[in-house]
Amino acid sequence: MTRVLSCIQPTGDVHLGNYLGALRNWVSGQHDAEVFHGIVDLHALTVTEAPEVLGKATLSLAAMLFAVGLDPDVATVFVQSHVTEHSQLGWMMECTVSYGELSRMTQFKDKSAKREAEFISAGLFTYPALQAADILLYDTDEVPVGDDQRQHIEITRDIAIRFNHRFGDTFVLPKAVTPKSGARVMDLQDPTSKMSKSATTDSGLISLLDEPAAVLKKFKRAVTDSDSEVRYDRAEKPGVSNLLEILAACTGETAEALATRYSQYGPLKTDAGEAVVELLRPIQARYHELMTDRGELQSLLRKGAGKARVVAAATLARAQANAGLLPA
Ligand code: ATP
Ligand code: LTN
Repeated sequence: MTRVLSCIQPTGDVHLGNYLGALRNWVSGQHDAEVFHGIVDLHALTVTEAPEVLGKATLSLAAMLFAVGLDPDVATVFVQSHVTEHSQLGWMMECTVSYGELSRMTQFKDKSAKREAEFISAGLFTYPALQAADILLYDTDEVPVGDDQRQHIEITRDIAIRFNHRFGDTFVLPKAVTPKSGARVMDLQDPTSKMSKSATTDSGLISLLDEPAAVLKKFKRAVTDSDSEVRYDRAEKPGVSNLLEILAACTGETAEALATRYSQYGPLKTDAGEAVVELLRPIQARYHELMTDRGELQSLLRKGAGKARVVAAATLARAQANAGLLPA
């Protein structure tokens, strides 16, 4: 069976873009492959210092992953730092990637440039080595990622090829896959930028935990344009097209078909807002219920880590033996 791994960082609230572009596909794909989903807290540590933030964000993200429909009996949901093999193989990956290769990573260049006046950790630089460990530990065949992550999958393949060449066949070569039905949700206030956790204001971002009134208000204030024709055209009418696409993702219809039904922006905004409220209602109810029993959530994560560790430990042992480390 195909092995699939995808990971998400516990930084900021999960938003509608994360859900429609990624999480929803994780849920629908959980029965078609053997799936592993990591909450990568060690990666978040590259940019998070406040100790009171990370643990909370990790638990909340776990509740959200189960609330959107990942079934703990089917999918393996785990916290990266609970499976210590990630750090152990991460070091071996650092010794298999070169300084030059890491220097060419676009994400490092972008993130370090944005943090100009702030602390730039060495972890931010070696981030791709840990990501390579995440992926290679599970003999992963496929990694569903957005375009921004393709370079990280490429470097993972390069590392795996180099290791296999140096030490003999050890790792499965993964490939990046882009889900066919992944909607790309744009910011409601700036419809030419994608909805993102790192946006400067949250008036254009729908958190999966936003109250219904807040969701409706954000849709009502969504940026459209000065003419008044409802037409699906990403290039000429990004705001209106984004609303149509969100409504389409909620109802299962196409954006083009929906466009023919509206002659004004007002009703489109109301309908899109209401559809999102209905989409989020059961997710929020499950989320809040799960968050009332933290003990149960932690036990689900322990179970996930246990399943993950079985696979990860075997791969780490193989890598250590092939690299010639003396057995303990
Ligand atoms: P950041 O802004 O900090 O980069 P993010 O909001 O882009 O965060 P990630 O944690 O990088 O979120 O991504 C998690 C998943 O959600 C990835 O698979 C990514 O492709 C997907 N995703 C993120 N934003 C959107 C969006 N606006 N539309 C569709 N998919 C998205
Ligand atoms: N770098 C990714 C998060 C991430 C990841 C992974 C994704 C860390 N390890 C392994 C897929 C597989 C991001 O910023 N979205």
